[in-house]
Amino acid sequence: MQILADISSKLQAGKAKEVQELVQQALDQQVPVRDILEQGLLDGMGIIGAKFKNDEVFVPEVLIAARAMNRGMEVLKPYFAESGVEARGRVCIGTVQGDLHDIGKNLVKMMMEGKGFEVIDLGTDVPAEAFVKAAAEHGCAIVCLSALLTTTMPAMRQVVEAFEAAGTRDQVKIMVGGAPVTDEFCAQIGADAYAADAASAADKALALLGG
Ligand code: B1M
Repeated sequence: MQILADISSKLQAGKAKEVQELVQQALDQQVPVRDILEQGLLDGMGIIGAKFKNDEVFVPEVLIAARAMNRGMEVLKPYFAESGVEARGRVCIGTVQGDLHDIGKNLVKMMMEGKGFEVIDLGTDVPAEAFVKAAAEHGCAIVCLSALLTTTMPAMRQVVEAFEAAGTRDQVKIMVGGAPVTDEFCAQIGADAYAADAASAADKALALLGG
């Protein structure tokens, strides 16, 4: 569909305002939200990712594409909410220390909110102790950790250890995700669940709370 191809190419060019407008136009044309996300926004980000890997584009271009992606996601946000869902409890979410990637985390946050969770977003580059403090302060039953770099995956283990050291490990379920993270890694570090994508993260969070 042309409008989805346009969203993808404007995102790759980092045209945040145009991405925002095209996403709204696609919604007005009744294009399914999932198609706008997957065939428009995520398609564009995937192409940028491949070019980044091949040294065809560099950090500044990726950064402005990411900004355009986040703007487009903001327009979609209300459409992720399921109507009539009950309040499910609180989730603390953040990208672990040393890691600045936030698009996947933001998507997980939106899907969680769509399922009725109240989400406390701690942002990026979050130290282990900050997760422990926030979970206690806000009464989060679930803590979601995102990591996009192989070099920051060990920081996930540090979060698990920080909860153990604080004596509050049994009060929270710790979920992990992000492109390099696997089920096996989740088990190795003693986290409770791994989710490959944002939608399954929300479903697993519900399952963890017995919902
Ligand atoms: Co970076 N980067 N980056 N980057 N970047 C990657 C991750 C990389 C794979 C690119 C590559 O080389 N091919 C590579 C990592 C290699 C590795 O470690 N294996 C890389 C690198 C090397 C770097 C730098 C080191 C580059 C440099 O400076 N030389 C640097 C590190 C900075 C830092 O963090 N300290 C860096 C910087 C950046 C930007 C700042 C420019 C920008 C981030 C901007 C931002 O996020 N606001 C950026 C981007 C955008 C990317 C790519 C292109 C796209 C990532 C993305 O947003 N994908 C990425 C290449 C790629 O992935 N193809 C790349 C879309 C997003 C929706 O997917 O985040 O995977 P993702 O989220 C998914 C799932 O993983 C899951 O749900 C989402 C989908 O539904 N999920 C969770 C994510 N978190 C979850 C948490 C959960 C559950 C599921 O909790 C329960």
